[in-house]
Amino acid sequence: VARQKVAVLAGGVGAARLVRGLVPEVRAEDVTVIVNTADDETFYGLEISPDLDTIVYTLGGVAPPRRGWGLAGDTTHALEAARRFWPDSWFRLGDGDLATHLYRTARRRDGTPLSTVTAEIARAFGVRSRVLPMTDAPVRTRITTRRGRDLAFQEWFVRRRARDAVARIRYRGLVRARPAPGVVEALRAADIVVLPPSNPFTSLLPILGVRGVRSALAGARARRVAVSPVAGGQAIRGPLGRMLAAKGLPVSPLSLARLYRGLVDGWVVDESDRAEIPALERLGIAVVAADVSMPTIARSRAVARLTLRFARSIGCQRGPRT
Ligand code: FO1
Repeated sequence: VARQKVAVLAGGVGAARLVRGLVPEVRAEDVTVIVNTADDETFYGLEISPDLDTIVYTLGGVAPPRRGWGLAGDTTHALEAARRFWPDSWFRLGDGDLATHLYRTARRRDGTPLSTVTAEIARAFGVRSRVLPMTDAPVRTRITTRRGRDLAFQEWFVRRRARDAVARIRYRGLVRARPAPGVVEALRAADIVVLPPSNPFTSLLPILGVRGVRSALAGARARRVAVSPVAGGQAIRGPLGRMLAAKGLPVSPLSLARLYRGLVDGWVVDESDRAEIPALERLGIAVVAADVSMPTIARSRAVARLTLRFARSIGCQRGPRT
């Protein structure tokens, strides 16, 4: 089998589910994961990069199989002790996970860029794929609720369980952000680019908003495939369904295909959304329907295998793009 370079744009849990299935199917060294950092936040004086850590822990084989974040089997002694000083703390950090944040914070305080620190952390967890933050610049998602409150992303998502209706979402710092070293190069060099079933508004659109990323993807020679984060009129997880509905958009692959128009050649949609195939094809998109749920590693592998095979088949149909 010819080696193929795969680039993945990643948010947190949805992306990790696909990535954990991808790496057994292609050589780990041939995979680059470009990760959203707009969810990053400072807690307890520590720099936390949830999506980067989720991807590193997943590729390092130390992520819990069901909960989407943190380390498998982690304890919370430090957090319990910290409640003495931060009695109303709501962001839960495990003891082992804490070591990652201590290391990242210490290195960042020395002036080391996030991309360098991320490579060091990935190496320490034995990760052989490349894990890149979308940018080394600070970008922070802010949520304006329908009631007019302005919330940091984690406050909305974790503390308030994404229950407040979203009126507006902003990515503070995004207009000034440059892609981290290797991001644009990975998109240019890729044979296949995968958009996993991440939430566009909270995960993938911030990555695409980093200067030069959208145009690198638009002009990539790669076959670009997306896996649907919705099935049968509902988001597979998280607040995506309500976010689409609040914009007056149906919770369907077609809404997502329109958001990523010109950036995706093929969509893997859920079997329950077969009726949408003709409308998607009218947008000039190749489509395959399959069970896209990934509750187990076996399901992640099946979806990843199908996604790669589908991406390669688009290449056969169209011949090499110039
Ligand atoms: N998500 C939660 O729902 N509750 C938590 O207490 C929490 C802690 C946490 C610690 C480290 C980390 O890397 C992620 C953590 N997450 C937690 C998940 C995370 O905030 C979100 O899932 C992502 O930001 C969404 O992509």
